[in-house]
Amino acid sequence: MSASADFRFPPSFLFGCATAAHQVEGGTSNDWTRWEGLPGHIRDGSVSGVACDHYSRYEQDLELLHELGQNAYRYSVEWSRIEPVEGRFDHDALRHYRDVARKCHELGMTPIVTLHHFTFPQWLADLGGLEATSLPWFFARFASLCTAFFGDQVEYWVTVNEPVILVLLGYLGGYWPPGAQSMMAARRALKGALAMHAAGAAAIHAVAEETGHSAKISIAHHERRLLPATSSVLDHVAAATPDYVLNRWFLRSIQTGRVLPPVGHGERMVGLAGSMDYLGLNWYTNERVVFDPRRRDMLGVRTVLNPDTPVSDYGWAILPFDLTDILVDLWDLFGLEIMITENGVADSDDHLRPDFIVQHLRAVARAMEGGVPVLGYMHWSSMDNFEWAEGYSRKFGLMEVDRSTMERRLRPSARVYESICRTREIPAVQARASASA
Ligand code: GCO
Repeated sequence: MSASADFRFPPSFLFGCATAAHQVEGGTSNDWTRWEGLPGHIRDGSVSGVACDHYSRYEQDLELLHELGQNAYRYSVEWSRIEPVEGRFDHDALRHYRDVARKCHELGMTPIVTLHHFTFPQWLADLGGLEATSLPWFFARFASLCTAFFGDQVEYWVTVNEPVILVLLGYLGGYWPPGAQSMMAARRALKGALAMHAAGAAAIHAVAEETGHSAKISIAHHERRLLPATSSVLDHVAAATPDYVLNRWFLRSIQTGRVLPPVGHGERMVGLAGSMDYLGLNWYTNERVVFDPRRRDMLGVRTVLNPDTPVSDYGWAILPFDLTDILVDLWDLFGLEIMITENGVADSDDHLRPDFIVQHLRAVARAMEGGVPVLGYMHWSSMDNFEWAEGYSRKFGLMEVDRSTMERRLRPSARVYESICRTREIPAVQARASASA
């Protein structure tokens, strides 16, 4: 099934890019900053450092994205800037994030604001991060403050970015801070992330209601289906639990208002029911997996690549058709409007990205034609940035950044995306890269 040739994205559809504070701003000081400083944690030995200096260059960056025809921008606020010491708030930082939202409006761009994108202020990490019993309270206070300060500028909120990924990599796999490798810690952290989201959502809703503003809330849900690679019963059985934990447990818990097994026993959690108004979806790839009991960090499965599928520089399979099914399934299951809060590809020479964008937006169009309400598409990312444990080695940007001069250079894919943003149509002829793919 292909989207019809005359498909047009509606005028209200949001086309933008997504970034996260620690990855682009520069000069952040949080649990990641400490982690990066310790040997062996970052693949290329880099530290986030000045990153893309986006904190001081956000105006020019937004103007550039606006010139590229984009009408939305997803960014995150850095908690450690706003509350560097527990209970002490930095008004300059709050003003900064309000100014970013204001700049978006000035350019006719809709801001989408993430409150937590992987980093904790060091004081909170020291208290246990996702395992800290007081985390929901701290997060609610932080969320209230942000909503009170710039809630008049922001309608779309993301409470927590990819909570399950954060837990799997930080509390089970030990690849990210706090570097834990414990099933018990991971269970506590999953429950903590759920409570954090619930408390944050309640706080945003409460302040928005008090001040008479509309606030729509979601997490940024990372979907990455784990499909059995063979017909073996063992692989089918082995894939089921990790697939559920990764892709459904968090959303189902929100939907039911209960902490579902295998983390809880179905007990109710205050504030959880009704804490999502739309569904933010981060999607990159799906995985084919086989049973492998040694991979405790992956809950007992290991990925196998299909040699016929093209892959990104990260080794992630490029599977645009899957996106239509995912959108249809998520709409069927949760009945919430969907915002694609991230989708992109690590591709340093831009030979994949032009076609990647075209094909993925075509998959979105197919889902929309089938009746799925998709609000927008945020490409990850506007510019190359600090890719967590991979350092600066992965290039996700529509723009390349010369890190010695901070010059931004457009890649050809930026123009391909621009033409879709402007015409709201998907080109009939495939983009340049498809010939070689
Ligand atoms: C994530 C994050 C982003 C990443 C992006 C590319 O999914 O890990 O939300 O911070 O940089 O997804 O891996």
